[in-house]
Amino acid sequence: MAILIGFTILWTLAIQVVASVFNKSMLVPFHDKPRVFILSDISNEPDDQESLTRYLLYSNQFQTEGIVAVTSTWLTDEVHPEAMMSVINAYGNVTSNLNRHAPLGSPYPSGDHVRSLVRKGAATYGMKAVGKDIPLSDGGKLLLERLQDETDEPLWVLAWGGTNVLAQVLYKIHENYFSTKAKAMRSKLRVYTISDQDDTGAWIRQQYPDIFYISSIHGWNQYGLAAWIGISGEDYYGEDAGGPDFSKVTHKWLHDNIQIRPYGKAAYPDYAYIMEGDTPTFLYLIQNGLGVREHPDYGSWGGRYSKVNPSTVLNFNHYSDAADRVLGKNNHTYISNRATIWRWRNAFQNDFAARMQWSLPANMSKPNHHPVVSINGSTGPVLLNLTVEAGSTVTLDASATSDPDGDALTFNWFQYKEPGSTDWNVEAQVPQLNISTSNGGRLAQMPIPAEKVSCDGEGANPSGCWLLHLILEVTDNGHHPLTSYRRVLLQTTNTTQTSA
Ligand SMILES: [Ca+2]
Ligand SMILES: [Ca+2]
Repeated sequence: MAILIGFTILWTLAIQVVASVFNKSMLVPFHDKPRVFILSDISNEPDDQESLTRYLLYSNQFQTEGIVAVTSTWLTDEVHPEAMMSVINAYGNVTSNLNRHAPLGSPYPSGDHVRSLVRKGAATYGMKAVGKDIPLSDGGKLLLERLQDETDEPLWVLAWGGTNVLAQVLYKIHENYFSTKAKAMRSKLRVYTISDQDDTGAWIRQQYPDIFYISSIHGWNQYGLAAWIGISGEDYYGEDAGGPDFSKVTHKWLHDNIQIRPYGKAAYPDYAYIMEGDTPTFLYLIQNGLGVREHPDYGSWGGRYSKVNPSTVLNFNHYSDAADRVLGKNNHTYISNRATIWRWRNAFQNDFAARMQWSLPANMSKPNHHPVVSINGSTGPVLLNLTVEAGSTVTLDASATSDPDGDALTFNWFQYKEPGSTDWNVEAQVPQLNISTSNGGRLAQMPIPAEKVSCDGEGANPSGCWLLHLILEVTDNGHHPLTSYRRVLLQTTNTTQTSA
């Protein structure tokens, strides 16, 4: 008996030691939350409910401004806000669990608050909701209010279905405001749509090419050609087969890691075709240090997009598919738009599963928390801009990087070549950074290529010098390993410019 009691005391101590390792004060708060407005054709198939489930696990890093149930070509004359409510109700029951893992100062919004943002869009298809004597839907009224807000902060309209609520608001703005004011209101918009799912997307881009608008373009319903299927679509669509790793988007993996009590079990249905086709819209905005939201061409978990036309005369702000070169699971190199998303799949699926653990009661959860990356004294997920002279050697020191759980960390530095160029053959065109590391990857050193390479006249800088993208990826060894990033922009300069 004494042995048993001794063992119990030891075991209790061990649990306390493990539990006390997590240092919440090390988490970095989200000071800069993108304003988000969601349009979802929820209930046309299960995947919008899945996306909303995942979105809410990130809702403490967004300022959600509206969640509107809309139509699409898949759901032409009805809208289903009640399906949103059922996900949000399940979320509302776990916010206190989630908040144990949120940074101080960045709590999760309450279920009541999120419910207050839900509206109905027009229960009609596409352009039938847009026109002179057609009143705004409740969702349209809320969107117009958000664009009338005094703030100059951009409003990210994420379209998981059709876009007629946005189109009806744009029509009213055009009708009711002087053109300079209307243009100013449109300039706040940042739109990311999952292809076109009604006839208003094409209308919006044709009428208002000045709107910042991310969307894959392809023949109607040819979704296999869209970037967003990189989330999970290779088995269904057949594109890039053999490249992405399907193991973390199977029904079985989702069942074991996502559909768990209480939240995931209640909110997350089985997918019918592919998992979460709409999720890339907000993966794009996640503050993990990888993406830079005003630069779709930089690439992020939500993919990489570049301007359809660079003309400054026309001011076309439509961003469409760009390709990355990525080594697939089968060791073949894939060059595709879909690869700009699936290359990050292991990390974003682990991230989802780790957050689902946060939603569990403390005694059931195996929580993990993200590494906090620090480079040369700069900590957190913000972009690091450095000016570097051609021919010099740059040293980057990430040894102050830490993990709130005390986990062991793996450091991976790599050059992301595609964001620096619109040329198809980036391997040959973009100057190569030869990175060497020491101190377990915490220290990276790289010679900046000589002036004739770094400043060969092809770089975007006025002096023709290249802007090089370097990514540091830090992964911990917790339950569901978590990855944080830092992007370092190395603006090369030539000696002439430096001494001038
Ligand atoms: Ca959808
Ligand atoms: Ca950790």
